[in-house]
Amino acid sequence: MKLPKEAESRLLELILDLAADSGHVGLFPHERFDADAIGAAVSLSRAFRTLGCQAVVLVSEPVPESLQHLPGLEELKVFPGEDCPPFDLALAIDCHDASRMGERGSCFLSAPVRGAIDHHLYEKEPGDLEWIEPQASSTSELAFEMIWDLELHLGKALFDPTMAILLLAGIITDTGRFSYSNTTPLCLRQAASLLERFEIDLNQLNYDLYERTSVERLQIKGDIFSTITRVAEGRILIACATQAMLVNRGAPDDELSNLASEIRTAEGSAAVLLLVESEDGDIRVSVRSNSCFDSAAFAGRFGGGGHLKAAGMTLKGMKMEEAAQLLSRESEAHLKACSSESAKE
Ligand SMILES: [Mn+2]
Repeated sequence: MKLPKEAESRLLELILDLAADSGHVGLFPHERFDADAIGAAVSLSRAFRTLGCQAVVLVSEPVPESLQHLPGLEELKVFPGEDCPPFDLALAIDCHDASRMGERGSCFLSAPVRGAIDHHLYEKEPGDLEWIEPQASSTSELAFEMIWDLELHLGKALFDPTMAILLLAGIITDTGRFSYSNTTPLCLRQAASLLERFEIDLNQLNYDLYERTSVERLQIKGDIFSTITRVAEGRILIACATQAMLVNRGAPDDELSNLASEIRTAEGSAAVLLLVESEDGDIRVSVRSNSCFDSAAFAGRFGGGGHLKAAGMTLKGMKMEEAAQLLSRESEAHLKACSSESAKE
C-alpha cells in the first residue's frame, strides 16, 4: 500500500523542481468552496510563489459573502471567464478529481501532471501525487504540514499572517471550532503555532466565521427549522428549503449547510437531511449523522460523497416533495441496516 506521506514527499520534490524553473502550478479547490478549501489553496499558492513558482488558484464562482472577510482572496481567478493557463502541475484541493470542479474540470484535466491534497474518503488506490489523508481534520491541516516541511527543508520562513488566518479558518470550520471527533493534538498544535507566530484576532475570526448574520438569515433559518419533520420515530430529521422560501427572504444560500449541523443537535437525532433547492432546480442535500448512519455511504448511493458524519449530494430532475419522500424511505432503511448491524456486534 502506498503511504500518504510518500505522496507528500513526491509533491514537495516536484514543487521544488518547478520552483527552480518558474513552473506553473494551478490549484483547484472544489466547487462552492468553503473556508477549508480556499484557505488551503490560497496558502499553498502563496508559499509556492515565494519558492519561485507561478501559482494560480482557479475557482468556479466569486467569493460568497460569508467568506469575504478572509484575507488574500483577491488572487482568485474565476473560470470560465479567465483563461485556463498552461499549467505544469494541477492540484485538486480539498477534493480529488475533476467531478467536483464543474467547468474547470476540463482545465484541470488538460494539465500534463495532476495531483491532489485532500482529506475526503477515497475509494480507489490514490495515484503517486494524490496526498489523501481521510483522518486529517482538514485540508488546511495538510497545507500547514506541507508549508511547514518546506520551511524546514529550505530553512526559511514561508508562513505569513494572511496564511495564518486562512489556515486557522480552514481548521476551525472543518473541526467545528475544535469540537468534532476529527480534532486532534496535531491540529491543535498547528493552531497554537500559528497563534504563537502571528498576531491574530481570534475573537474577530470566530465572529466572522460563525456569528455574523443578518435579519434575513435569521428569518430563513426560522423558515427552514419550521419544516423539520421526523422520520424513523424521530431518529432522522428532514428539513427543506425551496427556492420560493429563499427568494422570499432575499437570503443568499451559501451557508445553509451549517443549519444541518444545528438540526443535528436535537436530542435523539441519529441523522439529519437538509434539502435545499438551487436556482437551476437541483436539490442539494446535506447529510449529518450522530450515529452508525454512514453519511458518506448514504450520499454515495446518490452520486455524492464526504465523511462518516457529514456528507452531501445533489439530486437532479426531482421535485422537492418527491426528493423528501425518497430520502425519508431510503434513510430509514439505511439507519435500520446499520442499527441492526451494530446490535449484532
Ligand atoms: Mn475540508
